[in-house]
Amino acid sequence: MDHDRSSGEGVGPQEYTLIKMRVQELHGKLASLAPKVVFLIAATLRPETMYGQTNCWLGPDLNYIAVEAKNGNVYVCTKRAARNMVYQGMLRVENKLLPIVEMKGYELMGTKLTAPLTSYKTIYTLPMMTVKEDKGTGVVTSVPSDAPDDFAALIDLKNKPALREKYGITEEMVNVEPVPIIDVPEFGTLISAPSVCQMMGIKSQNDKEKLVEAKEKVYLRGFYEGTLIIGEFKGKKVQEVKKAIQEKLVKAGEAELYQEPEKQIISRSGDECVVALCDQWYLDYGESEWRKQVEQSLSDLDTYHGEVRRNFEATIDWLKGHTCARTYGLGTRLPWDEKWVIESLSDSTIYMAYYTCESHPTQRFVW
Ligand code: A2H
Repeated sequence: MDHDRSSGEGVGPQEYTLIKMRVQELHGKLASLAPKVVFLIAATLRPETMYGQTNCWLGPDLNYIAVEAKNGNVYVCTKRAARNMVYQGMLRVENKLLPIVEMKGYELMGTKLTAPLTSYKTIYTLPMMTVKEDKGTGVVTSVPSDAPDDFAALIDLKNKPALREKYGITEEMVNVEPVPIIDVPEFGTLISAPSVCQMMGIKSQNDKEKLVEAKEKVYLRGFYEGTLIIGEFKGKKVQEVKKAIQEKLVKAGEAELYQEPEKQIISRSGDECVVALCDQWYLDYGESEWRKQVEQSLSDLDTYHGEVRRNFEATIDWLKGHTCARTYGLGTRLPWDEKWVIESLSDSTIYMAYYTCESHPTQRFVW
């Protein structure tokens, strides 16, 4: 909770779609994992762009680990991401991080992968200097048609043989082109990221300031005005199909949903916080029969001012499941599940209801 944090007050969870990219041949540090099926898992906010994947980015100097997933497969990502997964029911062992293999990004360069939805049968892991260890899984899927960062990093590798050599990358591995997947009216038939990068004179991933501007232009238009021009949702607006494509990938076992704090949160005991999937009791404020009665009562009520009525209506509309219990602190034990203590604000909201059936107010303290 907020008051248990020494930094990161008010920071909420961020959901990512994790794209499962299957390692085709297990070499080097991954060889010991055979015969298990191993995936690099890329965190994306744009699952609808997966038709345009051309490669996968890893930070060459970042640390990666392999962990066993719930389904018996192996996932490769940063330790930080795996620590979040451990508490979200995604890994075989829960509540404890057990890395099977540890490696540096450069040890995984040039790995052949099979990724969902893209028309490239094989895509390769390549180095990108701006991959952050403290965001997502540290594995980034590359869609150079619609992400200026991806386009800039790809042209760097195409243009700089010394950079390729340093990481054992061959020309064949970078012999990919951006795939047109989203039509944005303003860009006509041009592909968004390459044309904006070209217009702005971006030649490398080192053009950081220009890239920030390019991203603003491409992302907003791509998301709000874009139409898919490939795949089963061809002709549909990006905004409308994002969720459907995400669900389709998850159903097919090609992606998983994952959450992490949207910014770093440090607890008062000095630990980095994670997003955990926990059991929780809710007050069901959204229950439709009760809601109808409340709406009826409100319509009979003189609120004196329209603003007050609108505020009530907005709140009734918005309130659904409200978390109401925790495992520590002062408060009343939940009568039917005694390891929980009713959170004090919820308690003061619901105890009045007991006056209607129980005349003694101290009843509140002993239920
Ligand atoms: B997105 P936010 Cl086509 N380091 O996926 C650097 N970048 C990372 C990362 C890391 N550790 N983890 C994820 N990302 C990228 C596709 C895409 C993305 C497109 C367009 C926009 C876009 C293909 N790359 O993101 O800081 C991933 O790239 C624009 C925001 O959490 C991920 O989604 O907002 C995005 O950054 C997450 O960034």
